[in-house]
Amino acid sequence: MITFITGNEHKVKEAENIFQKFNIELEHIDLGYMEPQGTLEEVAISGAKYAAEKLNKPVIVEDAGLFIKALNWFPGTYSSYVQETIGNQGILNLMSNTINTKDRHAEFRSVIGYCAPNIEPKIFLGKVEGSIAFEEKGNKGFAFDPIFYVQKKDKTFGELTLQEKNQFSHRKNSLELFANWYKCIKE
Ligand code: ITT
Ligand code: NA
Repeated sequence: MITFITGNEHKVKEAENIFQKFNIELEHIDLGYMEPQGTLEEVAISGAKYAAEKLNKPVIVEDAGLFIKALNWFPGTYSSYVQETIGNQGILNLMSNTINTKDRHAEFRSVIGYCAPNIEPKIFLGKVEGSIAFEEKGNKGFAFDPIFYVQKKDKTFGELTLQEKNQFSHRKNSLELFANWYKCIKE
C-alpha cells in the first residue's frame, strides 16, 4: 500500500486506474505541503520527504505542469497559479499574441516523488507531447486538458475519457516508471 499526498481528486482517480494494473493499493491523504518555488523535481523531492517523515510511512507526491514552447516554456512551474488566475482563455490569448504564433508545441510534465522513513527520496519523470488547441474542447479531465491537443487521437485531453488519457499521459508515464520500480523493491 502506498499513500498519495495530493489535494487534487482528478490525480487520485487517474493514479488509481494506473495502479490497478500493478496491484498496488492506493491510499489518498490531502496532507498539504509547502511547495518551494523551484523545479518540478525540487518540489517533488521536498514534498515527499516532508510527508514521509510526518506520516512515518511510504508516500508519493506529484508535481506537474504545462510547458509551452512559444511562451518560453511558460507556465511550467507556475501552472497552478496560472490556471487559477488567467485560466485556459488567458493561455489562448497569450498564444495569439506571441510572435511565434504558428508554433503551438507544448508538453505536460509530471514528476512523482517517492519517499519512505529513513530512505532518500526518488523521482520519476513522465512527459507527453502535444499542442495548444485554438479553442477549448471537451469537458472531461481538468485544468488545461481542454486546450491540450494530441495529434494521434485528433482530440484534446478534455475530449478523452480517463481511460483514454491514461493510455499515454504524462502522469501515466511517471506513475508507471514508479510502479515498475516499486514492484522490484518490494520483491
Ligand atoms: P497537488 O495537491 O497534487 O499539488 P495540484 O492541482 O496543485 O495538486 P500541481 O501542483 O502538480 O497540482 O499543479 C500542476 C497544475 O498543472 C495543476 O493545478 C493543473 O492546473 C495543471 N495540470 C497538471 N496536470 C494536469 C493534467 O493532467 N491535465 C490538466 N492540467 C494539469
Ligand atoms: Na500543488
